[in-house]
Amino acid sequence: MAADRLSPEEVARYREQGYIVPRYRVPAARLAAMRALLERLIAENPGRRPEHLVLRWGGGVAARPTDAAFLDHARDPEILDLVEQLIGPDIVLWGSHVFCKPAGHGLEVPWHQDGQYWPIRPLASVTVWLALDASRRENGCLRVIPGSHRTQSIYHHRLDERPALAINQVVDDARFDEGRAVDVELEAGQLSIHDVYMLHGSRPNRSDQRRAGFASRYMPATSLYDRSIAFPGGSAGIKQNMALRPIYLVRGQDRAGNDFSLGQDRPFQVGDDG
Ligand SMILES: O=C(O)CCC(=O)C(=O)O
Repeated sequence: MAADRLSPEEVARYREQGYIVPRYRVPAARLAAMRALLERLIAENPGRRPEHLVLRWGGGVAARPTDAAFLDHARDPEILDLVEQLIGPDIVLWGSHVFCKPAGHGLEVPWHQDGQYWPIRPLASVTVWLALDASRRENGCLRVIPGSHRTQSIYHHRLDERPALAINQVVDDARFDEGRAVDVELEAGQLSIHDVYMLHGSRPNRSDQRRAGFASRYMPATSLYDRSIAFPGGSAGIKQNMALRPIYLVRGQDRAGNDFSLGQDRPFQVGDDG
């Protein structure tokens, strides 16, 4: 069990607020490896916005693809210990996404709830968002509406396809009050965790400092990753096909009949639209 596991007060705060910044920090060597890999991912994908670096592992968890640093982090027992405290002992890693906002022209992530376009039933998931760079108000840190997850409902969203937005699903609901927003500022190597019902977003990056974060998505294995209801036409404006994505049981047992074999025979790639 990680030395920095969440205290009962932190778990209670997560339940109350829908997000938390744990004390845990990623070891410097891993952070350096992930940052080096990020440079490579960006260089190898010149046609893709760096806010859209969805990672599709494939090859099986045991295959350890060359690009192992991100996967190692997502499966790190210390990270899973934190996740377990929030969603229980049976854990599925079902998605990973690097949101890199370049200095000067990083895209806005409009206010949204993730659960609006995620094919998980019953809907339950947490995102571990690791700061690969310092993430501050000036360079477009994550922003949340504390407590907004407590309705356990999906607010009304509308489609907004402006290219200035990193995703095209935008909350449009009378219950939404941006005046209650809180900036989640992090040093590189720190992480935040947020609930699937949490309203969140981030401003554009007009500063001279890049802002990159690596988001890993986990669901309890009591939920089904339901490929038949994956959001049609690419998910949230990002080229990704959630129906075909390989998912991984990273701890405990599957309790919902999840399909862990689909997609495992395909190699790691950035973007899973194919
Ligand atoms: O990185 C960001 O600014 C947004 C992240 C986000 O929307 C998410 O992790 O669900």
